[in-house]
Amino acid sequence: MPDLVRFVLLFLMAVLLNVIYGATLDIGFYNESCPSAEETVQLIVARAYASDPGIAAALIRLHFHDCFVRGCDGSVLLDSTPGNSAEKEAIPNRSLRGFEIIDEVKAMLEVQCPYIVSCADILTFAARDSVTLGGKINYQVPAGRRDGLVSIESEADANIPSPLFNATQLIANFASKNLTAEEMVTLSGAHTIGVAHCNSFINRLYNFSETSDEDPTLDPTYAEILKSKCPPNVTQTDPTVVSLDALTPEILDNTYYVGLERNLGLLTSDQALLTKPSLKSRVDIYANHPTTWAWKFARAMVRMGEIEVLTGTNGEIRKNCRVVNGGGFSFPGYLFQATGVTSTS
Ligand code: HEM
Ligand SMILES: *[C@@H]1O[C@H](CO)[C@@H](O)[C@H](O)[C@H]1NC(C)=O
Ligand SMILES: *[C@@H]1O[C@H](CO)[C@@H](O)[C@H](O)[C@H]1NC(C)=O
Ligand SMILES: *[C@@H]1O[C@H](CO)[C@@H](O)[C@H](O)[C@H]1NC(C)=O
Ligand SMILES: *[C@@H]1O[C@H](CO)[C@@H](O)[C@H](O)[C@H]1NC(C)=O
Ligand SMILES: *[C@@H]1O[C@H](CO)[C@@H](O)[C@H](O)[C@H]1NC(C)=O
Ligand SMILES: CC(=O)N[C@H]1CO[C@H](CO)[C@@H](O)[C@@H]1O
Repeated sequence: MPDLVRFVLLFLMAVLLNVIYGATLDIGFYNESCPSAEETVQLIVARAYASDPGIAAALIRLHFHDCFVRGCDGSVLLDSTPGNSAEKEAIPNRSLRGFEIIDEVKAMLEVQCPYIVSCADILTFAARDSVTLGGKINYQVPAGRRDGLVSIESEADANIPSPLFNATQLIANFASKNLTAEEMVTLSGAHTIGVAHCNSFINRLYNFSETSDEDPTLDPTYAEILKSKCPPNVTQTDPTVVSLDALTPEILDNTYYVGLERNLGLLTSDQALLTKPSLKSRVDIYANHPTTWAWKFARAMVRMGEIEVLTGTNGEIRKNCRVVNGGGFSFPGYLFQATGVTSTS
């Protein structure tokens, strides 16, 4: 059969399969098209983690912010352009970091297998590797996401939950992404590592309500420590940070929930997990059963990574995670798998 005919037939077959089965994500998606993909991500994330363990928290949060705005499509990675202010400019995004790590992985993968591995998948693998590095929790994540073309600041403001949210608002926010209240509690456990700036929790320290200067549900001794770090006149750009998990800030484990029970939760939204009996009973289970939380967390991370993904012929495979490809035609990834072609450019 002439190559062109074979190519066209395979293409049509792939499109047909896509229509019949709907495109889904697969474990080992890059087995054939870019066998080194997951290893390369792991290598670079591990190296970054060795010099700065805080990078694990940064990458896990980046993945969360990607998935909650337009699905896990790498939109959080796009830079603003002259006519458009991107997601990363939004207020909840001000403290996002880890973009350079994704850039470094992408640059290496573009050498190994150009236009094959999406930025959305790179971020998903990087978040998974961060969980493994921070908490020795091993799990496989399905891949096959494609990159979106759009990133809009106001959509981040509208979709990323606020640290001031109460339980009802948190449950509704996660429900809008088809995640359950239980998964909301499980994923909040990501606050077992990483840091927050004063402005994310200063509402609890001064002028809290008409009747009380500080949040009465915050441990008073801990409140004093927080006040000494964050004075009332702290500026929006003040670099001071406090660990989200007061007990074991560097280890990805269940002590976040132990801290919550001792009124050491840092954000109003952390504290909120104790305000509804159904959520509090989950907190108690996780505080007492580290391995239960660990596997539930891995499963919930996989579920979060499936929010509104682009697959098949949708979106594109970006060349540079910060910018959409310029006008060029972007081949669907599975075509290369079907034909064994592993490289174009
Ligand atoms: C439940 C609703 C959530 C709210 C309201 C929330 C809010 C926040 C806030 C305000 C910060 C601190 C930002 C700063 O001041 O610099 C933060 C940090 C963080 N969040 Fe969340 N978050 C939520 C859920 C999640 C989820 C689902 C994940 C991931 C699975 C996550 C992962 C993280 C991590 C790892 C950090 C530390 C980042 C760093 O150290 O750079 N959060 N979050
Ligand atoms: C990739 O390889 C792994 C291990 O051999 C296998 O479990 C998985 O199903 C493969 N995935 C695909 C999409 O081929
Ligand atoms: C949560 O916040 C919303 C919006 O401010 C408010 O309408 C609702 O009454 C609050 N729920 C609880 C249980 O405090
Ligand atoms: C949630 O599920 C519904 C029904 O399956 C679907 O229409 C909707 O797009 C999903 N939303 C998200 C954010 O995944
Ligand atoms: C405290 O909050 C009230 C409104 O809740 C406001 O009128 C007052 O000015 C605030 N005081 C300070 C010192 O910020
Ligand atoms: C905040 O107030 C303290 C004492 O009142 C002062 O020493 C400090 O310089 C002020 N900081 C800023 C950023 O205004
Ligand atoms: C990491 C990042 O891009 N942060 C941006 C968050 O938003 C502010 C403006 O609100 C930008 O100045 C930051 O660069």
